[in-house]
Amino acid sequence: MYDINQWEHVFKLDPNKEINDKDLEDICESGTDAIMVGGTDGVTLDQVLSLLARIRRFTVPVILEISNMESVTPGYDYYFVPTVLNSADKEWTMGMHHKAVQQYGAMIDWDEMMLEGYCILNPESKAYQRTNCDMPNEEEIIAYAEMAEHMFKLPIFYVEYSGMYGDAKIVEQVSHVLKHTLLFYGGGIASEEQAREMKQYADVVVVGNVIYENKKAALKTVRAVKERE
Ligand code: 1GP
Repeated sequence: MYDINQWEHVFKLDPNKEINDKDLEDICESGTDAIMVGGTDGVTLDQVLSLLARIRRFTVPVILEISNMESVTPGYDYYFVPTVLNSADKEWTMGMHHKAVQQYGAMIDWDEMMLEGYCILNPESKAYQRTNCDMPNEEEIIAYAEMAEHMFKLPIFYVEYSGMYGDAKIVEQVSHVLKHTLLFYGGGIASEEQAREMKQYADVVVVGNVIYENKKAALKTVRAVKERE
């Protein structure tokens, strides 16, 4: 298995979006630490399988971020399971998880599964709306991070601004209360500068949309994140 504590950069591919072979190759061979496959809308088993087969031509680790039970398949290196801490519905924090474990618990390799404590902070995003989130203030965000670290002992706390560049000050505050729990930041990163800014505080910077909008800029975020060492 890979040591995710060493990771700094992850590209997130949406199975519901087209990507040609050349672009996929460039993304997989970019030096990123892992490719995460995940999306909010219309994710199907066919898409998840086809993207897995295409990414497997390269050596990069590949993660399935589970968005619905219908599209889970074996063959990924890791399965990241979101639990949306600021959702108003139990369904999105542990309800679906409970059902999934009842149904498939015997088949799950627990060493490959990691729970991500999501805090979704962009009210315009599909993820925020779909999971019926409440907007936390700064103190509440910090308290979620402290719960992730000390109460639930989650491997990952994910500050998610999906589609919008977030507030670096919040990410900085969160970084101060996390020691064992890794801090993932994702949302709106479209340039080296933004990747570098968030990496000052986040352990792992997740880059999504810009892959489809400006591949060159996406590729540059890898070096930006890694050159700080
Ligand atoms: C989305 O955090 C990721 O879940 C990345 O966000 O697509 O805005 O880069 P973007």
